[in-house]
Amino acid sequence: MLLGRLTHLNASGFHTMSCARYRSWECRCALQVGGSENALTGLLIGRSLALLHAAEHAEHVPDPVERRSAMRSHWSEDCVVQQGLAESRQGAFARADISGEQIWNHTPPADWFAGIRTEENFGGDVGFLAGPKLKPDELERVRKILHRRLTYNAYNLHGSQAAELIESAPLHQYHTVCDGVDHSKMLTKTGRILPKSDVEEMLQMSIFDTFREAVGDFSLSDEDNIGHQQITMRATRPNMLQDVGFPHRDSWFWDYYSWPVPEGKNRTKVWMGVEVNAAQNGLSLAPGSHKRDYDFEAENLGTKIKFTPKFDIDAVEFVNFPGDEGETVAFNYGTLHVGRMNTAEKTRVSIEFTLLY
Ligand SMILES: O=C(O)CCC(=O)C(=O)O
Ligand SMILES: [Fe+2]
Repeated sequence: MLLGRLTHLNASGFHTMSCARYRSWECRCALQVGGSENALTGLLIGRSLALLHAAEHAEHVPDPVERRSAMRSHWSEDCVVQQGLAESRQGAFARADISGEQIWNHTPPADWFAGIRTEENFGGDVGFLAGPKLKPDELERVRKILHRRLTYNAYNLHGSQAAELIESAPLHQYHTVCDGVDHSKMLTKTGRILPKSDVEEMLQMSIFDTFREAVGDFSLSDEDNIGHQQITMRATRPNMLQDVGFPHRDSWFWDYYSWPVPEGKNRTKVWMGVEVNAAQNGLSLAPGSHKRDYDFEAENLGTKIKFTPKFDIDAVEFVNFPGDEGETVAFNYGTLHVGRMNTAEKTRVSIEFTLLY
């Protein structure tokens, strides 16, 4: 292998990445990681990943001059993307450790709207709240469903050998058996949507009774128009900046794609970690952000939409959802939020859906 890998990045380690052949490219870097995530970490990981990608692209070019030039062009392209990813999330990373204890106890489940039941009122002044939790046996069933989805996607894309490998490892060990699969193709938006029969099975689970009590009769949105209610999954590998997105409001996706909001309906988003460590790879949300005006620019990067804030993201405070596996957080469609880059040693797996009521 051309490069030493950036390995075992965890909460407080000292890590080096060395380059066997391209020392002159300043590709020796040391990362001192102080907190579980911080701005510097995001930035350095962004650069290091760009370097790894560039080197991997150039590795098979036989001529040394051409190899150097291939590496240079991939490095600069990738660097822009990776650095953009890292930089736009510095704000979130830097402040995600603010204690949210009071906030999570703030709104009792009897009062999801602090007033009239509208999309804008959901979650009161904070804009989100901890929702119901799956029963242990339901959580196990959800794990099986998500594992099956990954296995199925691997089979479709790469055949039975890749599928068997993914099936053989526990869900949270996905990152150890996915070398042979194209992760970005495995988990395109449509690849992340669960099949109708699985959604129907999950809709029978206890958490949906609580959501029904909270918002009244609901269906789950199908903004991609696939023909059935949607529950989508994510698998976020350790230390892969490209597996997490940008701080955003979910309403921005609907605006960007011009998805019509069904007439007279309200939207509320729900997120749940299925394999998760709240502090190392959970979800961060900005209290009160649904009440403010934020402008943004959207750019389609192919596998994801890059949202660039046209406001001072550094002035926005984020808190971590402290929920354990199987616990939900329900949030206002205007709440700014972002998935944390995974600094744990397991794959983070989560689901999300939109209640329409
Ligand atoms: O899980 C993530 O990384 C992001 C989740 C998210 O954006 C959502 O649930 O709306
Ligand atoms: Fe989101």
